[in-house]
Amino acid sequence: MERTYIMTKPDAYQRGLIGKIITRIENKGFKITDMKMMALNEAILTEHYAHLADKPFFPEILEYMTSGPVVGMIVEGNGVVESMRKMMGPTDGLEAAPGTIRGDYANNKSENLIHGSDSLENAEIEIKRFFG
Ligand code: IDP
Ligand code: MG
Repeated sequence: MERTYIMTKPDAYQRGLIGKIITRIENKGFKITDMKMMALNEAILTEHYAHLADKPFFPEILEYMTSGPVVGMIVEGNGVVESMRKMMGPTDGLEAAPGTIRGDYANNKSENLIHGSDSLENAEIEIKRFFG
């Protein structure tokens, strides 16, 4: 069965939106097969966000992602990788359509509530990274 790595970000915890996000995943019919709350350190974040390490806003990402707990999940289902990306909406909450998680709850490009793997290959890498 196809699977992906989903992670609520610290703003979801601070704003009390973790339950709403989980409900959307369950309502879609996807199965959460593992889940854990974690405090991420800079080492694992630098690995996870390696594609952004040379960006001027990278220190802000580190600050944001270490500002509170995240909830990492393995989510399974048919076409789950692409479907979850559609349900999340694009990175910038102002561009994300209403009805998407980011479109309904986020209004900027950095604090956007949720991470989801962007390919089958990255899903397996990220599941290994966060669940071993
Ligand atoms: P994604 O989360 O939609 O896959 P990525 O480009 O992989 O987007 O970026 C990872 C995360 O880094 C974003 O979700 C967001 O939190 C942050 N980020 C990306 N681009 C920017 C930006 O231009 N300014 C501030 N933060 C950004
Ligand atoms: Mg990404």
